Amino acid sequence: MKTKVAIIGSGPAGLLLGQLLSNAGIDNVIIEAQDKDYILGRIRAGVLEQVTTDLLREAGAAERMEKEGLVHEGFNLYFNNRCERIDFCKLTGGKTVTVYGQTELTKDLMDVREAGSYQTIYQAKDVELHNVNSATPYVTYVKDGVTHRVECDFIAGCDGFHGVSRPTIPDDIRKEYENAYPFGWLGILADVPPVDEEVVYGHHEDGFVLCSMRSKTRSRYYVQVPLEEKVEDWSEERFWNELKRRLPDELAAKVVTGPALEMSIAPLRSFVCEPMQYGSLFLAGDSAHIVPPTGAKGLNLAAGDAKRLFEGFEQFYLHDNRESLNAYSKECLDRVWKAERFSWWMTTLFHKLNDNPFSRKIQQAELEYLTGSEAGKTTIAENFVGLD
Ligand code: RFL
Ligand code: PHB
Repeated sequence: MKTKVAIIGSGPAGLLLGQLLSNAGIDNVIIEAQDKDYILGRIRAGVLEQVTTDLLREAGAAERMEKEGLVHEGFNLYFNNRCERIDFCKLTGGKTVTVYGQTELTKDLMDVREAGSYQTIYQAKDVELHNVNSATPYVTYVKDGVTHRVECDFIAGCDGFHGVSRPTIPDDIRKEYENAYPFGWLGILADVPPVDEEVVYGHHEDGFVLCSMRSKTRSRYYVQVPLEEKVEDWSEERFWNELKRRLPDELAAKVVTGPALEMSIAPLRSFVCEPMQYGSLFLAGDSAHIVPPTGAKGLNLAAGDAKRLFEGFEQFYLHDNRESLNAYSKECLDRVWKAERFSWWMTTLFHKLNDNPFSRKIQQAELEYLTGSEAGKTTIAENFVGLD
């Protein structure tokens, strides 16, 4: 098979890129290791910045999001037994975020792709990238016991943190920056009304707590747990009790509990790979960078990469200009590092970092300072809605 852009991975980065290319008539194929149901069973992001919602519109996949997405203008910070609302809409001159699940966004993108003429190959095993440092790269994979070869001009590595694209960049060129945190998030998804209309980030002496939602009838809650914790050790009842214990009394009283649709533990990690391009290979999304979810940035960064990479391909194929592709890695990394900083900072501000009471006092003082200052609130707000 021959194509212009071979996209590895059918997560948000690969699907968004694929749809933008398809709409511009640029030949592409998506090669995905898993099947559709597996991908749609992964519960991940919920908060979409304007860059992501605009891109979904540009891709022609925003119809359901326009109807079902919840537009938020603020969120709540809970600490020292009190709540402070950050009106990020007012603080940023009118910017909002949309609460709409990554699962739904992925499904919508899969549906528009299926209605079009470009192919997605699911359950592609042993995916390998070849000749990436040349103008004639190709990808091989095994499906139903048969090895296939896809020849292309470019490869977009959109295969997430554990994918095969990033390790294709030689060790002496690839530089990786990493910070692992000694805790994770235990999350529950349940068909119960959310405790609040807006997202609540909480700082409790026993650890971080987050109240989010997917709709007016579906809630998503998280509590910080030690990294070595096992989800099997958490009954649903234990989760609900811990959540309520970490919330202020008036909020805890409003928590509606119900059977879990999903319960899982996600480790927290900061990671950046430089450069994000090598020869004909371009990395986008989690394959190039990971942020701890505290800033709600991961999916939005992936969308930003997809948009920027599409612009490069559009310049190359429609205007015979490679400059935009050449600048891809540097321009993405400038944006990525700012989101890495915000996500790391939000994580250190809200989580229980150690048993030293000094650390907690400093966190409390920082939260008091930030929420007592217009400048402090603006710094949180403008990062949360996404820097330009
Ligand atoms: P994905 O979604 O991981 O998709 C990669 C795809 O590549 C496939 N793949 C392969 N395909 C072929 N060959 C191989 N060898 C392959 N290896 C892997 C995989 O099967 C998969 O289909 O990466 P992508 O597209 O870059 O998207 C990134 C986002 O998924 C991620 O950043 C977000 O989910 C992060 N995130 C959040 N981001 C936000 O912007 N807002 C949020 O509110 C938010 N909350 C979260 C989150 C992530 C979380 N977890 C579980 C880590 C909350 C949580 C709990
Ligand atoms: C979510 O709804 O899953 C969510 C919300 C905010 C975050 C992370 C995850 O910072």
